[in-house]
Amino acid sequence: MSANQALTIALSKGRILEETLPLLERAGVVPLEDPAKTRKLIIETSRPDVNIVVVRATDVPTYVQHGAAALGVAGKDVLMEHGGAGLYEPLDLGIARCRLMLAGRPEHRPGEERLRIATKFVNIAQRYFAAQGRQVEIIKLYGSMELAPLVGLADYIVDLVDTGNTLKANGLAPLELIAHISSRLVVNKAAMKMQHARIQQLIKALRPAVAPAP
Ligand code: PRT
Ligand code: MG
Repeated sequence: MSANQALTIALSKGRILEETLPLLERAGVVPLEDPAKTRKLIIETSRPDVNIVVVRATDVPTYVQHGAAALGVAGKDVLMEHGGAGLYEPLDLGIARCRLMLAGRPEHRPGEERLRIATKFVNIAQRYFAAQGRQVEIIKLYGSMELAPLVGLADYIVDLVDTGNTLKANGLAPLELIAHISSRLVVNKAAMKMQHARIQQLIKALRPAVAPAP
């Protein structure tokens, strides 16, 4: 990693890409191909010293932690689950907002045994219940968490909620707020030193593009 090496920004397809590109554009960074359409994984931009790579949302912190990308954009949920080692989090972009919630069937009365919690956020769930001294069994899932309480796999789920429509459509209700979520700019700690001037310039250019908190 040298001071004049191109800066790579890791983004993920879907809402983060859609909501980050307008912010980057206002900072003078425009991809030369549409990242949502191209099959290329490394995309050049209007700035010869900035590239974009498109990876899975949950892989963004890993790429940035290891310096494969100097910068990235990831949901606070993904960062909390990852743990944030090797990363600075200099800017809340205020995009892809939602809430991380404990949810379940409103009529459900759990038995005496320890609560079973289905989630893809196992580390967050573990920490949340441990901090409250509640004994739980965490069941790791990779998707469709809402199904788990309906088929008796779990008592509750820990999942992201935006409109609440997905919960409602499945007869579930939000029960406890675990965290407010938005997407953050993350920066590799070594890159922040080695490429300080260019990274600071980019952060400075992004800051005014960010919407104030509601
Ligand atoms: O889909 P894939 O496995 O590739 O990755 P991903 O699910 O991590 O990516 P993506 O693009 O779906 O989510 C990226 C980030 O967007 C998340 O890490 C969050 O920080 C943020 N975000 C904001 C959301 C939502 N809102 C959201 N509503 N991520 C997911 N959802 C899902 C939620 O899991 C639930 O299934 O939408 C459903 C609930 O929506 P409502 O409106 O019905 O409540
Ligand atoms: Mg998804």
